[in-house]
Amino acid sequence: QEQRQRLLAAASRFPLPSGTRFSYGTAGFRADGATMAPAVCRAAILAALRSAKLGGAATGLVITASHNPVRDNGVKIADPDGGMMDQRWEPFADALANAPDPDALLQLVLQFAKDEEIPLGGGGQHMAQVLLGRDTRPTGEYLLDAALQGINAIVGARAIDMGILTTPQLHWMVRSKNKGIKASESDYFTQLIDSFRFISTLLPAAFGSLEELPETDVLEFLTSNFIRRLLELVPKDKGGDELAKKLIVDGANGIGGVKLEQIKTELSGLDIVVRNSGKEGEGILNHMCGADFVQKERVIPHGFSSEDVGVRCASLDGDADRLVYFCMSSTSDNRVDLVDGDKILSLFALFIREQLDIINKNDDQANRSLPAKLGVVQTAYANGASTKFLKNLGLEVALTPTGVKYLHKKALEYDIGIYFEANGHGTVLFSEDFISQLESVSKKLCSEAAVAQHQAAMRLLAASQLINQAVGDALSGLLLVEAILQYKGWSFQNWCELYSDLPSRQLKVKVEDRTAIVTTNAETKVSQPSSLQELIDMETANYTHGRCFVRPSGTEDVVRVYAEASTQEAAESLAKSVADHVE
Ligand code: NG1
Ligand code: ZN
Repeated sequence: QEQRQRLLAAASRFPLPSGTRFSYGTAGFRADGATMAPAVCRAAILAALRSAKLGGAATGLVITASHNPVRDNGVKIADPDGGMMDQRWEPFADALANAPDPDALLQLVLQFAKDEEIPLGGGGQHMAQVLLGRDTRPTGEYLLDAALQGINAIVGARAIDMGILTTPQLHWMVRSKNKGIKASESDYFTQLIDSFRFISTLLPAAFGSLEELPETDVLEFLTSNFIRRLLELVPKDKGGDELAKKLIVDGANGIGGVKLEQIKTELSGLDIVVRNSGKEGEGILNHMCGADFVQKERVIPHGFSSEDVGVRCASLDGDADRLVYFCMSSTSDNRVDLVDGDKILSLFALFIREQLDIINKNDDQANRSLPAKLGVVQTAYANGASTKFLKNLGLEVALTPTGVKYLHKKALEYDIGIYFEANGHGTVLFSEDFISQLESVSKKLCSEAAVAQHQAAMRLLAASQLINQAVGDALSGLLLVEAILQYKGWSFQNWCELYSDLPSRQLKVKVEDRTAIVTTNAETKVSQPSSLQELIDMETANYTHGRCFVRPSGTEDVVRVYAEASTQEAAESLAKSVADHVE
């Protein structure tokens, strides 16, 4: 009875304006922030139900609209493993968000609880728990209240407000909490800082002999004490090139810059300057700045000038789950040399392959070798040159539809799965089984005094600690990039020159009904309307290295067109002619 009343009360506090329709798209619900309260309240109810269904394991609720304009807001749910909510629940998320009145909502919840065998109405204090996080948007606090009321509408559910966070921090906390590992923000920072210092400062020649190396205790390593001890043996600052140390970070006036400011002094070998840091007066969230802006426009963000020519720069998006790098190569215009998600992925793949090769080098003892299934996952938006580069490395490249949930799921199939969207969202997943193999091989190598091999294994373990295992994370991605560049002694230019991007163009087309376009083969082909694919094929055939596809956006009311060709003009003209067919 109490359960019924609470649900009715919550639903009537945030009535759904007539004509509103929410859809749990590529990244949850998104709309104008002022209109989001009903969807947030209902998503919170769902997050609590999800936790109750999974025996009270913590789920997460993030209030953010990522790289979208400051007036927008959004909400998405994280599963207990820190990943996106199981897709099988998305249709129910839609139904719940669009329930026209309190009574309809109550009936939906009761029926769903029955179908899914979710214990409702009691079951003790810890029947369900939901961790809450939000970005810096002005509507965040108001929507947090809607979320709290949604969670409290489920009897026995507990809301834990983690405050203003990057999206990946919240996902990390959910995952850590359920693994029984310390899950506070300072734990997150310690793990990042220690593993970063480990990879970047443990130079190939840092240790002359194994006597200097403390005995490896894997458990200690994982709690970071080991790294701390090891680092005491390494010179604190390698000194060196000022330009190599300097990194300017565009924080998109969001939460990422704020968090980076908190830890930057602890990052040895790096001199980080944060611009668009979100401080009063510095600018508007995601406006003319941030990873999305830089990746799409390929010009310097607001707050940068010709004085920054030649300096390595990075750009985060508003909730810090996307990362791109750039560098201004000339003073004459504002264009940048862009390093997008594809090239970040390529750097990670190269580094990991290198470490695996070191471990397995001259291997005549089978018990030392570490056969690893290494795979990379991209979407159709990946630049063709990157896919070619990765395949030439001998790597397996898989393609999935757009959206982290698809990439992440595919990457879980490997021992080490690296996934990135071209826009800079991605991470590296290490399977638990592989981590334990790595630990035991690393112990063996240590006792055999195989220094180089041992260090390579330790570097991989440190990378698995550094890079967020729950979701793409700009801060941990940035630190892994920086650690690898330091380790390899590479400049931005070395990295940039791994391969040259094929010229490309992305366009948005407004149409009457974007759902009329249905795609197949990881969105590379249109299946409906069938005549459209023929037209695309016909246009594409006119261009050397031409490639083109269209798909309905999952976050905006548009159809996206992507084209690639051997020159910029050709890519533009291919995109334009296909866009004309879409209209
Ligand atoms: P849609 O609107 O479905 O294309 C966009 C991005 C995705 C992903 C989501 C979530 C492109 C082409 N698409 O999705 O990669 O990041 O937003 O934020 O960049
Ligand atoms: Zn984002």
